[in-house]
Amino acid sequence: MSKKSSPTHFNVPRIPFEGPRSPNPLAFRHYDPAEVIDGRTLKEHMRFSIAYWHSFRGVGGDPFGPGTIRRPWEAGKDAISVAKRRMDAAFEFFVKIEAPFWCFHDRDIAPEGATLAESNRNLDAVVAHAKQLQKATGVRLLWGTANLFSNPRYMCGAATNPDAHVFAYAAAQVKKAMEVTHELGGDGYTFWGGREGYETLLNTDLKREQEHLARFLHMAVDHAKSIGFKGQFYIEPKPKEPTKHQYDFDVASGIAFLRTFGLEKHLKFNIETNHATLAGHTFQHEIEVAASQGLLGSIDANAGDLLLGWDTDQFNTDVKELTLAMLSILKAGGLGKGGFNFDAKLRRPSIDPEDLFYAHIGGMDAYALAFKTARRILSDGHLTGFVAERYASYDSGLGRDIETGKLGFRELEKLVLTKLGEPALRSGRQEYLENLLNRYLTGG
Ligand code: XLS
Ligand code: NI
Ligand code: NI
Repeated sequence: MSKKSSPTHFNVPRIPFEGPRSPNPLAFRHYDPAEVIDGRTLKEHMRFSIAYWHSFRGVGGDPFGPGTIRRPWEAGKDAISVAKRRMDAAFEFFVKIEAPFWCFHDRDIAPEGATLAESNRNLDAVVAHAKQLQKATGVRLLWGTANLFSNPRYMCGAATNPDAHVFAYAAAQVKKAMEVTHELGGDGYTFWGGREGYETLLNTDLKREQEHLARFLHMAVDHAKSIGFKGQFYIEPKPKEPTKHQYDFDVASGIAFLRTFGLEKHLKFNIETNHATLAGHTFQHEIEVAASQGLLGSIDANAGDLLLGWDTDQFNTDVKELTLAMLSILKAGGLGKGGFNFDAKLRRPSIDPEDLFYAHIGGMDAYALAFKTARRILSDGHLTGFVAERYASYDSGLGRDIETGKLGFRELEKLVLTKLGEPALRSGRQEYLENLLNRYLTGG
């Protein structure tokens, strides 16, 4: 906390770990930040992060009604003082919820001014405050980003805007956002292209817009080099909303985009659960696709509602879904500089400050339990052993010769006609494996 403000914005104590049987709704049951696993604390393993936009700027508004959430620290006329007090409250929350990281958009933390110069001055004032709070609490920045979707100037996109003037403005804004991210020691910088897509092809040059997006990202890579920013860049795919079609639709189309434009060495994927499901994929699918190319970066931890067709950004307490995701993450060697950022918001009627705690406790506990369960599954080796066995015919002989390119159609035809004949069928054992998974999920 900054010296003058005492940590009294929340009438809730620092959340203790009390174990799985605790009846205390304001305690962790599975996330013990101090627990040491393989030489690192669980806090270090999980790298949880709080999303400033939802938890400290979200007011519960929706297209049918205004905000419902009123926080006491929002009172006041001077926007910069309010921004600083809000930030004091935020850091008090980060500490009490045992989150080692936070994430923000430039316009979440400081008000946009009448000119870019004024916006930059506002940002500098609040960033100086953030720097003090980071120092005082030890909370660090997982990644920063720029809001290139709210202001009307970006209504037709930022880097993909048909007007070069808007492209220039967006470039100037991102330059500054990268610099403050660097100033705050951020471990990464994220690009989510909410309006980098189109509403109708009647007015859109799709090829040119994608080239412009790539040009923009190359400029960002160059600028990072010139200021010595070594954080990881992320691209965050989403198929739609607010645009009808977003160019980085899902991880697979993101990979095609990065490779086409020579960006695959510079960016990894920030995968959001609700974006995966909006694209018609499971969360685990997106993680596996990114990991298969060495491009798994970070996670925006949330959940959608399969009955609704938009980004509902709910807190995820589905231990089964998260265990599957964790299996894929751990198999890929973890997230490195990435983390689990709670890009999730309270439901509109969840108006109390305590609700912020319940929401994050639930998400953190579910992730921590998933992490431990996935580790158990991997160390037992039944599941991985089953998969390895399933592909064993490629480990030697015929399969190896196929994989290494020694055989072609002609040779394979001859082999089947003269030697191999009809293959024997083997069960895929899906139900057996689902039961095995459930055994782990229920503590067996
Ligand atoms: C919106 C995105 C956004 C990014 C950051 O759907 O998830 O919140 O994570 O710009
Ligand atoms: Ni997100
Ligand atoms: Ni989202």
